[in-house]
Amino acid sequence: MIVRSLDEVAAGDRNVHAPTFESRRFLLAKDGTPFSLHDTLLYAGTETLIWYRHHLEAVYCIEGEAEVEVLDSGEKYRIVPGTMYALDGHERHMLRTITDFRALCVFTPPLTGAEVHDEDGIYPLLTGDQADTVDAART
Ligand code: 9YT
Repeated sequence: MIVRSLDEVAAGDRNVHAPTFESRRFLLAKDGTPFSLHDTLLYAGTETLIWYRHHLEAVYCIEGEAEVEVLDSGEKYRIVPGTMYALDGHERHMLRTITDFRALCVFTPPLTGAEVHDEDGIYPLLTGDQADTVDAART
């Protein structure tokens, strides 16, 4: 059995920082599970362009408010606590946070933990007080 607290995960190298979010990775591929489990905090007033070409992800909001736009179709959804969305079609999407937004995220196949340093997959677009545009991750 694996037991970990958010405090311990957030304080160590399982907390991966990107310009618009931090991802506290409870379970990764090295844990032997066929999925990874993250508690992700996206910062208020940011936009993150995301395209998981190689993974499926389910996102269950537990705090805050955001809008997700499916870029191919233009469909927009308001995401609040108690709402889940699943990217079961590798949809390219824009996640716009209204407040700090916290979600439990499940990926299959599991992330290894290193993806955030690659360049071809997540492209955060910074808004509000944040100034730069950074390519943060490939998942
Ligand atoms: C909600 C979302 O997809 N945010 C991007 C980060 C990702 N969930 C992660 O690495 O935890």
